[in-house]
Amino acid sequence: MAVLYSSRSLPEGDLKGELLKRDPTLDYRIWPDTGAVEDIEFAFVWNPEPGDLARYPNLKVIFNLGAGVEKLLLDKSIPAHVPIVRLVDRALTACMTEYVVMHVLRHHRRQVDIEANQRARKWDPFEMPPAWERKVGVLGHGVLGGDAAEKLVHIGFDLAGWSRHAKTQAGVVSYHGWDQLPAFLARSEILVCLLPLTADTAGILDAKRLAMLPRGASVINAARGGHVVDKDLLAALDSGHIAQATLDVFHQEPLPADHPYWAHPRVTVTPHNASLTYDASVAPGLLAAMADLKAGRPLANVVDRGRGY
Ligand code: NDP
Ligand code: OXD
Repeated sequence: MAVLYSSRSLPEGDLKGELLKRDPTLDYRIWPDTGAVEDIEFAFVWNPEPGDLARYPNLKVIFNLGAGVEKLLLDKSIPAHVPIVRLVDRALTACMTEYVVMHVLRHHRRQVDIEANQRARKWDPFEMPPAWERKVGVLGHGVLGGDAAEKLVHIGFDLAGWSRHAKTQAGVVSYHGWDQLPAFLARSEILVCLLPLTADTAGILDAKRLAMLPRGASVINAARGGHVVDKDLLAALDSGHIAQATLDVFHQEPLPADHPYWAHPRVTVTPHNASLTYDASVAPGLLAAMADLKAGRPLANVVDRGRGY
């Protein structure tokens, strides 16, 4: 039994060290030095070589080292019987919540305007409403959206979430399904996107949906660049309908140097680091999931390939 680490874009980091510290018996291989393909039973992947995961006849499970699986699912050669598990991890969630809370507060308190005023040496003590008068909408009321919503509720914001199924969460009004999306958007003065990128959600933030937000709304996208139609967002920013945007993810990453987002005065660009995969945090969960599989217990967080997340 061997485990394979396979990524074309993420250097191995210290996952091996973190795993071996806890289980020194682990036979850990790093792609492309896989050894005998028959040995590989578990794969930890982030952006693996397309086609590679079909080479391991005894592969039992694929652990994606991130929450988003949209690129992995493009590889149709991955055997249908091998479950794909997406990353749900305490540090991944906590850091995303830090990001969301920080940027919601920045938009709520108009920090971008305060910083522009400082550069202009302008003293303008404008009034800000308390958090309970600010409506925040979390598009994607899942693991990350739910945790961010919980912390925002503690601060006092008026929260709503949108998901496929109705949710019950203290202090959060649940909207679900496409029928309820317009009402959800109409109340979202600060919109946070934490949806998975799927065939259904691609391009969800287009001109039509942005126009449903209240005038002066802010948009925070920490999900995937493919959720936003860039030209529509830029037009909405330029018309003043959208006051500000914070964007962590883009159609092309790194964001090309000539992209208009870089220099837009009301856009904050962050380099897809809203949250990251922290080896020390994920190692115990990966070992526990492998133990579950060996003991015949059901795996958690298995991706529904048909649904796309
Ligand atoms: P989850 O699967 O836990 O949550 C996804 C949510 O989106 C669920 O509430 C789901 O509804 C909802 N959803 C999906 N499709 C639809 C739809 N068609 N209509 C309505 N609601 C829908 O995912 P996570 O919270 O763990 O992660 C979300 C995304 O965040 C990832 O896919 C990834 O792209 C991104 N991400 C970005 C990072 C960054 O650094 N920028 C870091 C980590 C993740 P339901 O619950 O009803 O199924
Ligand atoms: C993820 C990410 O999907 O880091 O986990 O973007």
